[in-house]
Amino acid sequence: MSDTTRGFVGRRRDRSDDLPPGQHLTDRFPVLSTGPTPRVRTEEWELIIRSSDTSMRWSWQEFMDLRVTTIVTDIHCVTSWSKLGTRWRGVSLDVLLADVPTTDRYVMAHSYGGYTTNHALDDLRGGKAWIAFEYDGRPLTPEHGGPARLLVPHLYFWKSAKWIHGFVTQERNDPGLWERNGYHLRGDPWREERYARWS
Ligand SMILES: Nc1nc2c(c(=O)[nH]1)N[C@H]1C(S)=C(S)[C@@H](COP(=O)(O)O)O[C@H]1N2
Ligand SMILES: [Mo]
Repeated sequence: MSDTTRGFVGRRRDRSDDLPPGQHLTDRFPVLSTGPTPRVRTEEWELIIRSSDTSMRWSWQEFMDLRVTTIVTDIHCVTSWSKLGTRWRGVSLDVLLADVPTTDRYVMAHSYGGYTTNHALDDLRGGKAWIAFEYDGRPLTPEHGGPARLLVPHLYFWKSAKWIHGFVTQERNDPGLWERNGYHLRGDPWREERYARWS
């Protein structure tokens, strides 16, 4: 993952070196959704972050007034496709979490439509995660999670919840939807953390 300021645009990349084990390249942008695509109008859209002692809420307008970052990054789906150098614009989770003091180490991401996925807060902090609202110079389409989706590109793409609605911090790393169904709790593609191992 890289910021555009560090950008590789124009440099030729050795593609095989950029691919985590078991992945293959695609130039398309497949749509993977478990259910129907929710249509959330920006007038009714809100983002909420709740911890045991705070609740923060941003309207679309308030969200758009936050500092925006351009992100150029590779993405890796657990079904084995990877896409290199995708370009997004979004708001860093560092900005959003700045006003949410908590001793909890984990968080559950909740989407419009009911999708959930768990994260360690450490995976969302430190310039590694964004709420993205633009892809390749255009507003994010509903199929790809518009108006806004979570983007956590250093983990498998199922961790990047589309149609993000909010986060609830949690003391324990309780699993989200796919994690409850056998997917790995963290999902690092470089370690091939695809499925949970039951011993
Ligand atoms: N809300 C929601 N988010 C989701 C999903 C989903 O079904 N619902 N699918 C996940 C999976 S498995 C992948 S690979 C990516 C797919 O994103 P895309 O459709 O933009 O390629 O979204 C992830 N986020
Ligand atoms: Mo996926």
